[in-house]
Amino acid sequence: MATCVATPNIAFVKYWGKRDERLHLPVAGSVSMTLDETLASRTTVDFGGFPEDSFVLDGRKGEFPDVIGEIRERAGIARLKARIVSRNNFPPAAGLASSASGFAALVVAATDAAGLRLSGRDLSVLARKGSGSACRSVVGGFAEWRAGKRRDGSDSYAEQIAPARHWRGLVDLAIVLDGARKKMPSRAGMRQTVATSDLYGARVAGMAAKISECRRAIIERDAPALFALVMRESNNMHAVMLDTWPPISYMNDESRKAVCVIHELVNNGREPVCGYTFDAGPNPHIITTRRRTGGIIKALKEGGVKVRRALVCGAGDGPRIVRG
Ligand code: 2P0
Repeated sequence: MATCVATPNIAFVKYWGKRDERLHLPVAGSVSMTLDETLASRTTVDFGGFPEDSFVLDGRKGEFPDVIGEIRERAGIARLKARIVSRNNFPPAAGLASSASGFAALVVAATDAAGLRLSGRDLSVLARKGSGSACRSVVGGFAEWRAGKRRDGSDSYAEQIAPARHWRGLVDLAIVLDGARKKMPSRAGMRQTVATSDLYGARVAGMAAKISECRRAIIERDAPALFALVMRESNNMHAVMLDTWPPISYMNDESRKAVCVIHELVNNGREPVCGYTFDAGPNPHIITTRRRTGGIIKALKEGGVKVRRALVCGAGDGPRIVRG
């Protein structure tokens, strides 16, 4: 039996589109910051002689995860049934729930409970099989998911660019605007984009240069460059979403209001205090430094943005096994 706490990650350069649906192999790489435990998933996996497999997420029975089968095979315990209990400390219905922290916690707890001692790379590959972005949450600090080329996905995993302590002041100010569940799950959305968007090819062609610029900005702690990059990258991803047929629109009027406020704040790049990024949902994630969060929340509210909740998440150290 083992328990693991793992956290979500916020992508600076985003994953949107697969070359293999079953193995969650991406068309292009991505870059993210694994967050601290402000938001976290806590998962216990027990192979202790149960009559059947069970999986309970936040008190409700869920679908038993496939990736456990592979972990059991590798550990030579194929016949042992598992009891899995997972809890998220996410604010309910905030639209922040992430499969990334869940699968990272699951894979790290399950391999530990099964007595497997795997490399970071192997753990990242396993987490990816649960959910693509989970491969980045296995890594602490700043991570790059290498898309890889092999058909079996063995070279598609995340690696650390820098540990969390490299840039302690950098934060994701997550603004909760709208508690509504997103209409289009990202898995179906990205499939639709790859199949129909004319602009998608241009996005993919620009990814390698964007990833190396993002790596440089992180390594050199070049905040103005990072803030500009995350905004342009988020807008690029949401542009191909809109170019998808039928169109996908995760951002809403409130999101766009927040974008306008931030552009006024950064004053055409003359005052690079922050940058926004949006995932497959309406909530802005403002990438900034910790001391600026208060001023940004104030500006958003004064600009008429309905801020329901604001969470400040710094960089975190990645999954940890909890003893006892
Ligand atoms: C990201 N997203 O890079 C991007 C930004 C959503 C927008 O990773 O099908 O839940 O499980 O591999 O990992 C969402 O994709 O999808 C995602 P699956 P996942 O963070």
